[in-house]
Amino acid sequence: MKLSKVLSIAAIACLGLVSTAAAEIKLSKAQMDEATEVYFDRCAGCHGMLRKGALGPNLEPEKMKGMGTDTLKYIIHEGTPGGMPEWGKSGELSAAQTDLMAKYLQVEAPQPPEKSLADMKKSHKVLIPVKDRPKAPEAKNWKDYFAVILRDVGQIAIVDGVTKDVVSVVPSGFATHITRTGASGRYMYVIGRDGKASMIDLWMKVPKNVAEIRTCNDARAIDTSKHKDYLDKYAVVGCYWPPSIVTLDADTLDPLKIVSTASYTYDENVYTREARVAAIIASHDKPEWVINIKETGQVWLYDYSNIKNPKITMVEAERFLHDGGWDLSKRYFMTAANARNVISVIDTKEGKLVANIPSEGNKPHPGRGVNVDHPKYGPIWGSGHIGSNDIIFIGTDPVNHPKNAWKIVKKTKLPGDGGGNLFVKGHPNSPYIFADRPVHPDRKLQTQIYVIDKNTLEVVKTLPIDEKYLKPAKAPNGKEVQARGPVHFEFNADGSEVWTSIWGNKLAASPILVYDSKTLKLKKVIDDKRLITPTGKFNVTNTMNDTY
Ligand code: DHE
Repeated sequence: MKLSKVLSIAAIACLGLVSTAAAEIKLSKAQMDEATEVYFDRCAGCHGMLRKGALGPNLEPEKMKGMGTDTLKYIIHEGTPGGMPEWGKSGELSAAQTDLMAKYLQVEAPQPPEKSLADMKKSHKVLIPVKDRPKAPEAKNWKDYFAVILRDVGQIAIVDGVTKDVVSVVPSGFATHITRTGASGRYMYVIGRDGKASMIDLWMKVPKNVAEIRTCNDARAIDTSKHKDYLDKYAVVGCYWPPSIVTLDADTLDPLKIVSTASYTYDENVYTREARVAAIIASHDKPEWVINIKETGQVWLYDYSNIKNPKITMVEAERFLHDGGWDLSKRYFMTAANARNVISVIDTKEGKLVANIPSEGNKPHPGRGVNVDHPKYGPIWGSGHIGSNDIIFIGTDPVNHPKNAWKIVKKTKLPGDGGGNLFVKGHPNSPYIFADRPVHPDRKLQTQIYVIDKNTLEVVKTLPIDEKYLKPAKAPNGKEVQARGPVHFEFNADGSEVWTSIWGNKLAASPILVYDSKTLKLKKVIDDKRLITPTGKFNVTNTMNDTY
C-alpha cells in the first residue's frame, strides 16, 4: 500500500479540511492525500518525513509561511544551486502539483504511522521455500551478474556481465533504491523506498524473488552478515520511517528484531524522533554492522552475535551522516556528514571516531567512495561533492604513511563550475577512477563521464555521451524531457570493464554503456526495452567483497 494511503487511514481520515489560521491555507482531504504522496516520493528523502531537514533545509510550516506560496512555487519549479531538482521545470510535477506543494508546506505535516513486528509479518512471504531452491548454481556466470535498479518502475534487471544479456527482470519495492549481496553472493537483497525488502536467488537459471517483506514505510539501506561465523545468516534493513534497524533471517526474510534509532543528537543532546538510518556496511572481521544514524550524528556499531540482545556502541561522529564505505584495509569506515561538509572516520577495530575531516567542498557524496593504493601517498580514499566540483583524496594508512593519515592529500577539480557529482568508483585492476555529474544543471557537464588518472589524481579525459543514447521522452504535461546523463558506475568482476547507465525518463528505455576500463573505448551498449530508468548497478563479486 502506498504511504499516502497508510497515512490517510492512520492519520488524516478524520481531518476533512486541514487549515492554518495564520496563512489561511485550506487543503481538502484529497489534496492532502495527493500532496502527502508527492512529498513522500520526491521530498522526504532530503528534507525528512517530519520536515525537520537533513541534506535539504528544514521545511516546517512556521518557516514556510514566512516565505509564502509564490516564493515556494518558484523554488519548487526552478530548483536550487544547492542540488534541489527543478521539479516543475523538468515536468516531473505539473503546475497544479507545484502550487499544491507550495501550499502543503505551509500546513502541519501528518504524523506518519509506526510499525510493529506483527505488522511486518502480515506482509512477509516466502515465495519459494529453501527446500525448493536450486542445490547448485544453474547458470555459469552468476558471480559476474549485475543487479541493475530500474528505479521508477520498481524492478531489478539481472544482467549477465559476460554475455551482457538481460537474464531476468524481477519486481521489487516502490522506487527501488539499492541492492547488496550476502557474503556468498548467492542472494541479491533489494530495498525499495517503501521499505519493501526482497531477495533474488541468483543460482536460478532465471533469477526470481524467493522472499519479500515490507519492513517499514520508508527505507534506503540493506546489508547482510559478512563475518565468517555468520555468513549468509542475517540481513538488515535501515529504515528512514519508522526510524529503526530491522534484522531479518537471510534465507527467508523472516523478521527477527526491531531496534528504534530515535535518540539524542550527539552534540546538543536534543531528542530526535526522526533519527533515520542512512548507510549500513557489514564488517568482515567482526559480527558487526556499521550503521549511520543520520540526524543524531552517531555511527552505531551493532553487534549481531546475540540477535535478541544486541550490543550497540554509539560512536559520536557528526550530524546528517549519509553514505560511505570502507578504506582499503576494511578497518576504517569513511563516511560523509554531508550537510556539515565533513568526512568522519570510524575505526571499527577500536570502536571509536578517529577524525572528523573538513571535506573542503560542498556536500560530500561518496556513495561507497573509491580506494587507491597510491605510489606516493599510500592507501587513499576519495569522494566527490554534490554542491561543488571538488574531488578529494584522504590518506588512510596511519601505520606506514602517518604523515598523510586522515588528511586531504590531494584535491582535484571537475572542469566547469558547480557540483552535480553523485558517485565515484574504482577497481584495483583499472588505472582510472570514474566520476558522474547527473545533477549538474548544465547539459554538457551533466552528460559527460569524468576520468581521473589513479597516479596523477587529475581528470585526464572526459567522455561525452552521444546524443543518440540520451533519448528524450514526453512528460505527462506534454513537454519533452531529456534523459539525464550517466549515473553511477560499477565494474565487472575482473575490473576490465566499467558500466554506467543513462538516467532516463520512465516513459522510455535508456541504455547501459559498457567501457573498457583501460582503453576507455565504448565496448557495448546494452539497449533493451525493459531497461527503464536504470540507475544503481551492483556486480555480485564486487559487492560481496566490497571492492571499489
Ligand atoms: Fe541514494 C546509496 C539515500 C537519492 C542512488 N543513498 C545511498 C545511501 C543512502 C542514500 C543513505 C547509502 C546506502 C548504503 O550504503 O547502505 N539517496 C538517499 C536519499 O536520501 C536520497 C538523497 C533522496 C531520496 O529521496 O531517496 C537518495 N540515490 C538517490 C537517487 O536519486 C539515486 C541517484 C538514484 C536512485 O536510483 O534512486 C540514488 N543511492 C543510490 C545508489 C547508491 C545509493 C546507486 C549506492 C551506491 C554504491 O555504489 O554503493
